[in-house]
Amino acid sequence: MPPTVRTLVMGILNLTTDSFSDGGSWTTTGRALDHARAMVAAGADIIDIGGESTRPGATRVDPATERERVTPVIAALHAEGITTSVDTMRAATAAAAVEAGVDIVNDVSGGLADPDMDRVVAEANRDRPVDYCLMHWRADRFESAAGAADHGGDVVADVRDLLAAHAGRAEKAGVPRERIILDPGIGFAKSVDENWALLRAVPDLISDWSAAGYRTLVGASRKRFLTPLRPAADGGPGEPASADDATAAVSALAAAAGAWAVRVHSVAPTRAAVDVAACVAAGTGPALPEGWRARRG
Ligand code: PMM
Repeated sequence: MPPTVRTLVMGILNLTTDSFSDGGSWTTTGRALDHARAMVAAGADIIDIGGESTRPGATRVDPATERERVTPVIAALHAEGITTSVDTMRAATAAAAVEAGVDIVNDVSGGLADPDMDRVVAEANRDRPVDYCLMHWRADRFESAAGAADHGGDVVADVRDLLAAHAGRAEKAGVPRERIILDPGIGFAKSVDENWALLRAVPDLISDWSAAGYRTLVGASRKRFLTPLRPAADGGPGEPASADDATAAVSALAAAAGAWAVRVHSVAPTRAAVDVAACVAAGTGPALPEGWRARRG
């Protein structure tokens, strides 16, 4: 079934000093808010706010620092009517973010890093709807996205199985299924080929998860496996931002497959991609001023 609603664009706001690709750029609240507003102006529907990097080699920040980074930004954006998501593996940070008005808890550990996370999201849902994004990341300890984990020889089956287990666990804790978003965790402890194999499987994953009542988020933006598509002048992999065009292509494909949302650094090209996918699916363009639709060309 082609998608009937437009895929949402989640703009990334990393309030960290060392993220994958934009670490250190938005470390004061004022600059962070300016960047968030610019992403909204460029077409972002949701701003995903993170105070701790998962970049390979990153060390974890202390809980108070993480909380102090994210909550003022969430509160300010919420007051402006902007939908926000908090990218955290800590239940206490998620609880503070909920208090500040966050709409989505985005946990890259799929609820494994903190045994209180499911309960915090379930309790938040007693007052108002709070989405819970559960990402696939097979790790012994959630400290670094480095390296390739053992996915039993079939990364797609592993993503299906582990995320089904996460979702079942979260629902048992009291999170309503309609609040759960599943994310295949592109780039997290996966080899280059595993990332491409997962992207190939995204349409099947989306259709199965959607039939079961779950939404899907795809996050491939600036991930390392995309950079060899545009090598640097010396023949090595390009800088993370060199993958922005490839990211927009992934967004178009994910949107055509019915992804609920795509998580990206560079918003405008992805917004164009998901808008095109929605128009193609509908077989019609956006609302136009009188007289335009009849024009040829
Ligand atoms: N990737 C990163 C961080 N958080 N959250 C979700 N749900 N999905 C992702 O793919 C994801 C994420 C790492 O990328 P960044 O450090 O450039 O934000």
